[in-house]
Amino acid sequence: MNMSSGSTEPRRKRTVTRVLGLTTALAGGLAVVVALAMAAGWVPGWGLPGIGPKLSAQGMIGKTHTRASRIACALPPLAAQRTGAPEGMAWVPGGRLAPGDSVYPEEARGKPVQLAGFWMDRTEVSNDQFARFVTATGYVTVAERVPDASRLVGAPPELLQPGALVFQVPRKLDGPPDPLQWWHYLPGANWRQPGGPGTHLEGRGSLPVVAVTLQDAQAYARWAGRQLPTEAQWEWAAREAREQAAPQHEQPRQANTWQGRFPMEDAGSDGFAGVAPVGCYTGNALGLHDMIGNVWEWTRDAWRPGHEDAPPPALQAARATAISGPPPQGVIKGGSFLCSPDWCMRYRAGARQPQDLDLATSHLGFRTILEVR
Ligand SMILES: [Ca+2]
Repeated sequence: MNMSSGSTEPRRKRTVTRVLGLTTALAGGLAVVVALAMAAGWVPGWGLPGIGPKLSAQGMIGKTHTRASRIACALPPLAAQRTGAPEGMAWVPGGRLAPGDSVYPEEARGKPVQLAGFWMDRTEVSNDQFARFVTATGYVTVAERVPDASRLVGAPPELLQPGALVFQVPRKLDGPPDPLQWWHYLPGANWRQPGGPGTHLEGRGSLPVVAVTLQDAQAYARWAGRQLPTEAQWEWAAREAREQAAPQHEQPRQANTWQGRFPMEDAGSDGFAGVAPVGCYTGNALGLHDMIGNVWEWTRDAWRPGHEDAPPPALQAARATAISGPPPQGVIKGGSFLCSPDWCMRYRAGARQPQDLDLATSHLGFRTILEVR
């Protein structure tokens, strides 16, 4: 949620639109529907009563016949690794990245950039890892804080409560597909109860932390002595540090995405319906898991509508200089368990999407990197 807009209704519309990766504005009026997760009856991966993720052996590493929420997938050892690897990280060698892809306009190919090598988390940051950070520091995430009402003049009362945007499978679709039928701002939703009130993390420590904003992710990274990747670093790692990576536009098999008719049926034929624990799918050639799918991942770059020749501004600098006009947004990468061929083909290394900096959502997490100087 962007807190700096004086016009909340258009901001809400843009926010929900961006969350789903639409490139055109939604038609019609906006009514942000606030509904409790319990009322919706189904929240993927968050353990509401009587709902269990569908599992199969496909796409998983030796884990079957149990709920996704109870699975912790052990990572295979790295085949060849640079010495002195920080725990849980893999080495991404330097090279020359030609960023972008050809499916959506915002990802059009950009000028190659030279990158130094760096260490990267092999998986998305998990709930257990984030909990250790919170325990050690007492950190309170943005979604747990009362929003600044002075920056949300005219907003519906529910938007003045702490909360997050949560995906819920709609019971039925009324009219044309409209993201507002499956995205809901839920007061009380946050990383501890990412499906909203009534959901919890018990037994779900190995799932990626979600409902974290850029500020939250950066706070964790600083605590860990690391930082978030740039968009280029993230894409380079997802391309397995290959300059001439083959285009890959098919829905990947080794990633947690969406099968079935979106948003009504999450068939889970890739092994998981909803969010999967980190590291359950086969890693890429660098030993990085879930770069594609599962949850979107924050980068530290400010959003621009395309790949431009000049280096992207750091978000802090962009934020500080945004005096008028729309506030800066961040770049998120990798797609999520919600990506499907019939709705959002962003299960690719070159795909990119803008994200409001202060908006916590149920399909967005992060991983960190460690640069070598
Ligand atoms: Ca899936």
